[in-house]
Amino acid sequence: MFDIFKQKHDRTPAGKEGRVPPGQYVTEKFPVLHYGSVPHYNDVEHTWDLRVWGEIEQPARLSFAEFRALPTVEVVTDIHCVTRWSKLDTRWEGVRFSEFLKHIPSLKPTAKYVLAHCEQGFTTNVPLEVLLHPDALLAYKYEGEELTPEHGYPLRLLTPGKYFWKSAKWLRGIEFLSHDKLGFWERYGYNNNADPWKEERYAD
Ligand SMILES: Nc1nc2c(c(=O)[nH]1)N[C@H]1C(S)=C(S)[C@@H](COP(=O)(O)O)O[C@H]1N2
Ligand SMILES: [Mo]
Repeated sequence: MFDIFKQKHDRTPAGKEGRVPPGQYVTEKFPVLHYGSVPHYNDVEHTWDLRVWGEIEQPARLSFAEFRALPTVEVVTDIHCVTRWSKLDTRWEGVRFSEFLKHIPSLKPTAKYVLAHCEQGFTTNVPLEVLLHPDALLAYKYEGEELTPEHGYPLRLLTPGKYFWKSAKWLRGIEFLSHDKLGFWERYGYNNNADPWKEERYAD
């Protein structure tokens, strides 16, 4: 009888106070934002894989089935797009980045940065340290459902504490680097550090 109330109650964000970075507004919607078109997969089991290379003992490739066999966790977090919308309490499920590292060849001690490679050449760069945060996910579910094509199916990165452009959709590769290398938006004048709390929107 109180199911509806309970659901609504459970989903009410715990106060917005102190959770919206400067210059952002809160939206209940889930806007779709990206450069280029949405990739569609007919047969992910055979056409999708995830590659890792660079500062790693051995380059490797995980098939869809291998990736989906990895242990997952749920993360609830706030997301902040540089175009000024923020969404609170988004719930994601996927493989914790630090967990993922246990299932691939060892990183070389020189690995300090990550360049995420996506369909259609989109890239974004993140210091490895940021991805060792427990909220950093290789995410494939949103609010309990498989990601939709628009939001990154079958896999996206969830990069904690940064503007949402560093949460790369349609992820296909992870390159480990000894030196930082700018990604797509970072090269187009967006701020490399991208901390929403410091309003690091654009490069100086
Ligand atoms: N592959 C890819 N990932 C991307 C982008 C993109 O252009 N291509 N845009 C980024 C930006 S600017 C934002 S705000 C978020 C938007 O994610 P959403 O469409 O799921 O809200 O995806 C990020 N990831
Ligand atoms: Mo964005």
